[in-house]
Amino acid sequence: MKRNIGGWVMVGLVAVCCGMMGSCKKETKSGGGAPPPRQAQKIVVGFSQIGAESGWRTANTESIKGEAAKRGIDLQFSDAQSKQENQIKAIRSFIAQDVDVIAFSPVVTTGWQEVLQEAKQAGIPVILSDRAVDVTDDSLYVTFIGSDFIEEGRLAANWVVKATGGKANIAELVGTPGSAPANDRATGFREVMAKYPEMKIIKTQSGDFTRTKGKEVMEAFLKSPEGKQINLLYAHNDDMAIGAIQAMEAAGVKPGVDIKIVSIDGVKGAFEAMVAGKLNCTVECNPLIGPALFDAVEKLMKGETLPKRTVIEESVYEQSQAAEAIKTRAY
Ligand code: GZL
Repeated sequence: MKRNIGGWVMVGLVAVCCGMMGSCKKETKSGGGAPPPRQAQKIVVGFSQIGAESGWRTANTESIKGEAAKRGIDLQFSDAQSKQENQIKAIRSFIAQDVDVIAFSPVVTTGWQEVLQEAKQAGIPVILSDRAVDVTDDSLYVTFIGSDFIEEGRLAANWVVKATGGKANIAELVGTPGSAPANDRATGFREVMAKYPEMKIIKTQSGDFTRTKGKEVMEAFLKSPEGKQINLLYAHNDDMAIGAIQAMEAAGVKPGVDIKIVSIDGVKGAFEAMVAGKLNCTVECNPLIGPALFDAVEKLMKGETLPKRTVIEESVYEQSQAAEAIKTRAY
């Protein structure tokens, strides 16, 4: 049940508009009669999650579900199995259910204009969680809550400069093609790399953010003519790096030694790999977005304005810090 955002003033405005326009959502929705009995005053949020492709995503889902339960928010949660068409279907079902707020983590940046127009038409605010969208009209979403992926790419490249003196033959495992983190982590890394002519990406391919694909692609990298030249792996997430570590070991290559590895996310598996000396650096990308997301929802329901973008603060962790840091990691 959607509630008037901004209290009675909004009700008055809606009444005036309805009078002027002859009909509007409130009247058409309840057939012109008295509004339906007030449901329990629960905020209803429709959330479309990408899937369960990585440890990061699992932690992100747990944070969102846990925080909604803690705050007594009615969360309508949908898992899209990493398919954009399933996210679009879910958003349309949230519109049909007339939820108070729609939030989602868009699997790719393009193809959202139409369905976000439909949400706007229905008067349902949309919050972007974790990943951004490319739309010509940024009024189609209220706010974006997530990380600065370009900065994460810069931080990863800066670590490579520090670890290699700016001389490296790099293999790159790219995230999901067309996704904001894959696009931006590539951009940020290359921005720094441009200053170091002897820092070269000699192999690059998508591992789709999964361990399985990361392992498969790293196997192919190692078998390629350039395989023996690779001395550094840049993985857009820890799960692909962990898959690549398995491929390296199977090929008799020492991960973290023969090929140094920098990845992004900061999931527990990355800290375990660093403690084992198999991964050298992970750039944190905090998945625990639940509290910030539902702070934004509650502010929205009170009619407060939100910043267009809320960036989550993050750190960089090296092997030397892993044994201590792993004791207090929240995900
Ligand atoms: C980043 C997030 C990415 C993670 C991956 O915010 O969208 O998607 O880096 C996850 O692990 O699959």
